[in-house]
Amino acid sequence: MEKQVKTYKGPAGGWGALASSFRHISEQGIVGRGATTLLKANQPDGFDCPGCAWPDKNQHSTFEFCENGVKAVAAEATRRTVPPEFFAQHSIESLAAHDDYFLEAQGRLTHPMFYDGADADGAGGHYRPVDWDEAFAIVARHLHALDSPDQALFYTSGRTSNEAAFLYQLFVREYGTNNLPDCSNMCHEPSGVALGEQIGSGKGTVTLDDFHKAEAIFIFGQNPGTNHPRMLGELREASRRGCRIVVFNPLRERGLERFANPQSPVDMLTGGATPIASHYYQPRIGGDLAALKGLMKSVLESGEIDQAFIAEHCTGFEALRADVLAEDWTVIELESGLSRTQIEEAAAVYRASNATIACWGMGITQHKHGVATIQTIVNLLLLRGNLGKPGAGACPVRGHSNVQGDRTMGIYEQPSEAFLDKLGRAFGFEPPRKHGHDVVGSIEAMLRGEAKLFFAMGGNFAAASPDTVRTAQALRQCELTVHVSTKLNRSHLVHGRQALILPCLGRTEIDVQAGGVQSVTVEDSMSMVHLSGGINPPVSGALLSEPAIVARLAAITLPHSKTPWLWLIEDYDRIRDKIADVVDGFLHFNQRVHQPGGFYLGNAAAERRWHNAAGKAVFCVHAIPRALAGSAPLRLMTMRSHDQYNTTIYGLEDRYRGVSGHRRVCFISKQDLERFALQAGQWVDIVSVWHDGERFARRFLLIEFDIPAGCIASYYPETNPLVPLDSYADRARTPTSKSIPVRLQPAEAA
Ligand SMILES: Nc1nc2c(c(=O)[nH]1)N[C@H]1C(S)=C(S)[C@@H](COP(=O)(O)OP(=O)(O)OC[C@H]3O[C@@H](n4cnc5c(=O)[nH]c(N)nc54)[C@H](O)[C@@H]3O)O[C@H]1N2
Ligand SMILES: Nc1nc2c(c(=O)[nH]1)N[C@H]1C(S)=C(S)[C@@H](COP(=O)(O)OP(=O)(O)OC[C@H]3O[C@@H](n4cnc5c(=O)[nH]c(N)nc54)[C@H](O)[C@@H]3O)O[C@H]1N2
Ligand SMILES: [Mo]
Repeated sequence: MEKQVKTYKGPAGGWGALASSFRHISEQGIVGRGATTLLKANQPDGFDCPGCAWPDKNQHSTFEFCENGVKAVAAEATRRTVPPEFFAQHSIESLAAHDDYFLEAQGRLTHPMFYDGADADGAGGHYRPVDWDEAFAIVARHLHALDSPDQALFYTSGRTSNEAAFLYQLFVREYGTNNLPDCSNMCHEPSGVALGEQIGSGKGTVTLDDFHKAEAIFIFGQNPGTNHPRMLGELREASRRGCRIVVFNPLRERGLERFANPQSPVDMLTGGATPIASHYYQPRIGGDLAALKGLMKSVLESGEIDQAFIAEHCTGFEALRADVLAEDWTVIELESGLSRTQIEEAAAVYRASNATIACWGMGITQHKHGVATIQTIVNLLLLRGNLGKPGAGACPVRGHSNVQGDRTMGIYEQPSEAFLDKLGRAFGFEPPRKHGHDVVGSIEAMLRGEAKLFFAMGGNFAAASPDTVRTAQALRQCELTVHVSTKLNRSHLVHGRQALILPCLGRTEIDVQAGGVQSVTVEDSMSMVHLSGGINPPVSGALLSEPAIVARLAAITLPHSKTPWLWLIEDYDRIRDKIADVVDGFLHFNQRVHQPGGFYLGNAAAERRWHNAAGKAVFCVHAIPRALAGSAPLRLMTMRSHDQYNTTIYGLEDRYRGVSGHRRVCFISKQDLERFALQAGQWVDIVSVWHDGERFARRFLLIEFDIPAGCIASYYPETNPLVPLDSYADRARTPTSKSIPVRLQPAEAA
């Protein structure tokens, strides 16, 4: 593909989205069955789209079109495969020389593969096929050889079903550890921490119905045009009925400006498009907390607050009021990068609305002050009673399609005593009580040599984690690394002394166990739980389902377990009955989930019941972070292009930002180009500046973009070498992928 940079003038969605979808279907060689597969996405009798966690509009409606859902489904349903012969031909070393785009494009894994640690003939090591029993025996042998269960780490990525996740955490705890790091640690962890403390529920309080009733929707640090395209459908409807949509994002994201719904014949035939954002503000990276304080100041000064709600439901109001009123506009303007006029304008929209939803994504969570910013967003909502009333509430927009469900099922390194008590009672064992390692803690433990076995249920830890060089060093120090995966990825190549790849069924594939065809369940970003059943025959006869992998591994590793592992996986209803016994809110799970559309888990805060220590919604006072005091001249945010799913690179087009043919780009403002005597089109190295030294990411092409001075942006995972391991969110330990202190230097000639 030719390398290009040009301004995108069209709306989000529209014909561009359709054209791109068909290209991806045909590239995966599934034109014939692509259509049937897609028609079953998010249908009552189909599979849950493995794309994002945005909820389904209506389980009875026809297929809801989503360009990036198409890419996710097409990538999984591909007929291309990576059989054992492929590994015989390619050494691990030679594969490691390729980029992530190449690895993903090779297709689906078909057979369990083992690297035994011997680099015979000097040609680099090779993975060789093993049968399943042998693979499980290898893992069991390693697990038994450890001095303590806490020397093993069990990672989870958020695509794993509820059933697989429940069995997995049970296995890990029966084995004896709470070392259950997960992708949430790098994602919405600050949302859970902030909301749990403040309103007693770590999840969002809104449902889709609220989107139909909201008078204003505030969107902080989120790019739905790319990452949650179906959310644009809701925003389009909201915009058309006059709801105000207020965006805070340093980047001018085209996908938030106008949207043509590929579902709407009128939009498609007339070339019509609906404006999305009614107001677009571009704070500095990390400037949201300051902006929010400005908003609150304006609301408090106007007196337009919900006094009855505050008196009945909240605590801490007087302290918050005093703090906010004492805040100086000069500091607010300086740190937010917005003018007082802009902030007062946004506050006027907020004050005029009787029902406001606040949404946020990675632009808010992946900062040192992520937890504080989220609590400040909620403070703003509380001021006008925008919690627990129709059309209003808090909406953290989750990433992976079942990341929320995995947590609900107990994938958590800091489980509550109550959960462990119930789990232990239901399965007749004494669960470990010591809290385990999160993602950053896991990497540190491997580096110290304290953790020696790394097992991953999905995901791509080597590429997704911060500080790539150190993470690689950490993984390479392990005795054994194991990956349950659908596709080849970097983590298979950055391995321990021995390594296993265990290939599993994907969402789109039919899962047959002794009891017949099985479905799994997932929970979306709005706490709706529903079934997901595959429709395509598995790409290889050797694949196992994730629940089967866990159960068979557990049966071999834990010979004295009282859990009937192999019986449970004959019929997943049996797993669900166990979940009903242990997990709150899942009573009569099977009956409820077998109804079309599934069920809503509920949220106490949405009913104005506050299950936190205070028993009330808490106004939390946070100081404005003084980011400008830092030593590096620029702040880098690392984000997703339109053609990727996290570390999975589908293609090289970032359509709405006008970039095609390459990914090593760096978005920079005109002012900074001038300030540093750089030129658009020039190649630079990005250097992160941290207390323990500098980190480098080489050769990025500068692109002039509408972004505030002092802020630059580039894609993840290429920039992950720049994220220092010990730079993470206060109290949530989420790597600060959206605010890395950096400088630029001209790259050496290639
Ligand atoms: N197609 C596709 N869909 C996905 C994913 C994918 O990779 N591809 N990933 C999934 C996952 S796991 C997740 S978590 C979500 C991620 O979805 P998003 O939360 O949208 O994630 P990002 O693309 O990382 O960036 C979010 C936005 O934050 C803005 N931003 C950065 N820093 C700041 C800041 O300081 N303040 C403000 N206000 N904004 C800021 C950026 O400009 C960008 O528009 O999407 C999920 N869905
Ligand atoms: N710099 C920077 N770093 C980041 C982020 C950022 O914005 N900037 N975002 C962070 C966020 S929000 C997240 S969520 C993490 C994501 O981290 P991960 O969840 O670990 O990464 P993914 O890229 O989603 O994982 C992709 C791999 O999952 C496997 N896979 C796909 N489907 C299935 C399945 O059904 N079952 C199994 N077992 N495996 C499957 C495939 O082998 C594929 O290669 O990255 C984080 N890292
Ligand atoms: Mo995520």
